[in-house]
Amino acid sequence: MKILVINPYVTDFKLYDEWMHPLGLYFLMDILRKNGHSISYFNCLQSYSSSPRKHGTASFNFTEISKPALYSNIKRKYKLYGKPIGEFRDFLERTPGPDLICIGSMMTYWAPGVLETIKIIREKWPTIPVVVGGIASRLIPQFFKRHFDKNCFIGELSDPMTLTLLEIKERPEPSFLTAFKELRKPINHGPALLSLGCPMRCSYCASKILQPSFHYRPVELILQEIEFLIEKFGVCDFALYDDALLYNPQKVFIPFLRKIIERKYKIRFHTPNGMHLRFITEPLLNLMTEAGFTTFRFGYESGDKKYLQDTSAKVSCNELEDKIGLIKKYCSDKDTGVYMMGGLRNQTPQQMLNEMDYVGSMGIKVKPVFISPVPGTSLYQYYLKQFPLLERDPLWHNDSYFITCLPDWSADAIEAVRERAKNINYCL
Ligand code: B12
Ligand code: SF4
Repeated sequence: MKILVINPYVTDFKLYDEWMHPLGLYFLMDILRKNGHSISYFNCLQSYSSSPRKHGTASFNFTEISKPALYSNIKRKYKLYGKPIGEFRDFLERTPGPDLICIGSMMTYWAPGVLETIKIIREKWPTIPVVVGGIASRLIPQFFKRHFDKNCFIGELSDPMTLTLLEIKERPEPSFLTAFKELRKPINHGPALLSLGCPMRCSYCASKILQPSFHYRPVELILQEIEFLIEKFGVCDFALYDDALLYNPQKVFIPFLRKIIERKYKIRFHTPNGMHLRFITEPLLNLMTEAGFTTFRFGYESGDKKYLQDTSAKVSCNELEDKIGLIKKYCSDKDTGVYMMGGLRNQTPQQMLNEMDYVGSMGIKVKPVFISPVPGTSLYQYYLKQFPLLERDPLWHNDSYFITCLPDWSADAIEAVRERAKNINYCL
């Protein structure tokens, strides 16, 4: 079949290109290609950089759009991120009609961007089958189905119906190589993925739902992907997309680091998705810095005893000082930070501020993030009792919005958290 693969538009208040890539779609393209289909690809979310930004990061084009009524109290602009719609229409105009269209999906609250993408496609091709897959489609299939026409379907690679629809007979270990071979435009940065899934189960995280078993990717394949991007595009910045990069590092991570060091590449690695603080050790940090790890983000969320279960005890308060001491020995202050979470059960802004002060006092940057209640997680179930509309409308899951619904979390309180982080980080 001729299959058109599309990375859709995004609707949100904020979107930064922190080394973003639609990895799930890259894998899908590889699987489709290996099953004999011919693929074309359009990335509505192509980033651009008028001038080079730090470590290959860039910006996204956007158009301000009217705010959904639910967000009327949020004093921020609401945007449709992605290429000008005219460019997408032009692409569709000059593309011969495919047999099928596959669209990805990521954050649940970006669903309006997926629907907008389908709407534009439907202007040109009212009946060509469209399959929507990826993270959001698996977390909120019912929402999508309510908005689909009769030729739109949810696709999941573990579902036999999807395999039949996409004529997939073979499921080899997928790789990004196919997708990057298709790309003609230069890219500023590349993804790297060593494993899928996570053996822990934090109360706010859907990793276990999306990837029920932990899976290591073959080291040789990961190295081939990195080498290809270095040779074809001169990429020198790579972001790790793993959920649990530091878990059981002897298996893949350490062999990977040793090979990278051996090959003497001049590249940098970044970990925008926080790493598990408890698993960091001195030998590991030593290898990581030697291999070119530059941006270090750690998941701490909260050290308060009452949240140990929620956070899978990322690290206890007692251990924190030792771990931060180690990190400071190896990592540069400016590119290192610890994620702290706001919006846990009965957490007050003051508790979060106190924890931020405590972590900041150890001389490390704090990165506040707010909860996004993700369907299927235990924290979502807890909040669903107070906010039944969470189930009906994924806009409720937006991290910038949901926190404003919690008692005590006024706009001023949220601003105070952001300001405190700025002050702590400025002084470092
Ligand atoms: C890497 C990552 C990030 C990266 C960037 C992601 C990117 N695309 O560039 C960073 C660190 C920036 C990030 C940030 C955030 N993230 Co995040 N992130 C992830 C993570 C760990 C991995 C996603 C991934 O690439 N997986 C690997 C690919 C290969 O898998 P996949 O996409 O599932 O694709 C597979 C299949 O689905 C299928 N497939 C994919 N597309 C299609 C299409 C079709 C048609 C078909 C048939 C199949 C198919 O093919 C693949 C086969 O293996 C997920 C957790 C997870 N385990 O999924 C969270 C996750 C998506 N993030 C989440 C959250 C909450 C956030 C933040 C809001 C955190 C915060 N509070 O600040 C921010 C918001 C970012 C923003 N810009 O606003 C939530 C989702 C929340 C939601 N409501 O939807 C998740 C699920 C984690 C969680 N808490 O449970 N994130
Ligand atoms: S350790 Fe990270 S990836 Fe694993 S369940 Fe917790 S938040 Fe999710």
